[in-house]
Amino acid sequence: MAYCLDGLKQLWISVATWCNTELSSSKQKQLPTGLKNPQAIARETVFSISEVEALYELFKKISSTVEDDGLITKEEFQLALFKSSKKHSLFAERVFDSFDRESHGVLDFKEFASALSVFHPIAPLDDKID
Ligand SMILES: [Ca+2]
Repeated sequence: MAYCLDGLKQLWISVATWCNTELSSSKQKQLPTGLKNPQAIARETVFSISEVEALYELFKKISSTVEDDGLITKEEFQLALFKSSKKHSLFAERVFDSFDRESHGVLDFKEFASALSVFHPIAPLDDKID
């Protein structure tokens, strides 16, 4: 369990670092293409609208590493975490399954954003216990 939490912390640090870089480097960017309703996602998560937009950029990047279909597969998820799909990782699998609430085997942006929201350091504790 401690190992699992460490991994999640790592994942969060990469996401946070990536978001910060992205947010500060592109002040006057337009709305990312394909993101239809950042307000709705922002309402349901701990993220602000600009964070949702930055997360969407990250989502697009991860979801297009193997096939650019707007969905993250387990293989793409593992590539994003470990830069390798060869090493089978139980950790990546567990995290993926906890993100994939509807058990479709793929993650859409909403699942991705709400899962990261639950693991967000400032998320209410109740959400994490749920
Ligand atoms: Ca994909």
